[in-house]
Formats: sequence, structure tokens, C-alpha cells
Amino acid sequence: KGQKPVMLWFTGLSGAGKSTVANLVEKRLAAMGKHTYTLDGDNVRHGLNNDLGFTDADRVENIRRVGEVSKLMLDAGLIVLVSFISPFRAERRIVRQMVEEGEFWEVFVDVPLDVAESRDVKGLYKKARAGEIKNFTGIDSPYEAPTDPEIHVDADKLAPEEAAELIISRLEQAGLI
Ligand code: GGZ
Repeated sequence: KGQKPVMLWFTGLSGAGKSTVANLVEKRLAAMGKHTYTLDGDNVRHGLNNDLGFTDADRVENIRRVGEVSKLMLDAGLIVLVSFISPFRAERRIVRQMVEEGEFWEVFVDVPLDVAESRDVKGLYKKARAGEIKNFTGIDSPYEAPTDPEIHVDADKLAPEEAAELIISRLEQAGLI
């Protein structure tokens, strides 16, 4: 039945579950025979963006480059899953404006800061609180929550599988897959 290209732009705090949900969505899409690519810190910050850190300016540049690469992948016809904190509203808006109407879906993976911090899967919040990591999102660097996301995942209440299911069904409803 084919597919239409779309950018699924996952945004949210460290530890919110962005990559977990994005990976589950990608698995589901692959099983349906759809062509996808996932961009995240693991495959971008160690390569293309290994010159960038976590100052505001570096995060802006990180997102700008990721947006440009995602757009190329969109042009290639892929469903692109993009998973970065992308903390600044203005940067997310710039990426939205780089593509056609309806091709940018903001997916807000929403957990309260105290929940992300209490999970602290990688121990990064603890380090940030101790001052061992500077400019940590939610601690001493801002996170600007989406005001009007295409999909709002209440990741505090939904299991990752349920979140993935929600996203897949919304893509089906929109006729993109
Ligand atoms: C936030 C940091 C920081 C600081 C390292 N602030 O949970 P993780 O570990 O695996 O994901 C976080 C990742 C964030 O990188 P992004 O490229 O998504 O950020 S942005 O979109 O803002 O450019 C975290 C780790 O890198 N990390 N230092 N100071 N997250």
C-alpha cells in the first residue's frame, strides 16, 4: 500500500523514553515493509556532530544539522524517526518550516522532570545535580515543552509499547502508512 515520507520528531527530556519509543515504532514499520531511518544521539553525536557539545549554541547547531539530514532522508522517501532532546521551540519550528505542511510531526515524549530524574537510568541527573555535568537539560539548561505537538505521549502513564501503538495508529489514520 506504500508510504508517504514523514519526519517523526521525538522531543523530550533525557530519560523520557524517546529512543525506546522511536525504536519500537521503527520495528513496527519495518514489519509492515515500510522504509525508515532513525537518527539519534548514538549515530549522530559520535559521527557527524562529534564536534558539538551541550552549550545552547552547540545544541542549536546539532538540531540544525539533524534537520538538514532528516530533510534529505525525507526527500529520499523515507519515514524518518528523529530522537533528540531538541529543547528549543524555535529550533523545532525552523525544522518544521524546512519541509512541506504535514511532513513534520512533533512527538512530545512527556514525563515530569522528577520522574525522569528518579529513573536516572544512566546516572546523568545525579552527576548534573553534583555539578559534574554542566548545562544538563532540566537542571541547569532549559527544556521548552511543545505547545501544540502532533502527538502528545504521556510517557508517565503509557508503556513504551502503548506509545508506539498510538503513533502507528495515528500514522494509519492520516493515510501515511
Ligand atoms: C542533556 C546530555 C548532556 C547534557 C550528555 N544535557 O539520556 P541520554 O544522555 O542518552 O540522552 C542525552 C543526550 C542528549 O543529546 P541530544 O543530542 O539529544 O541533545 S540536544 O537535542 O539538546 O542537542 C544524555 C546525553 O546526551 N547528555 N550531556 N548536558 N543531555
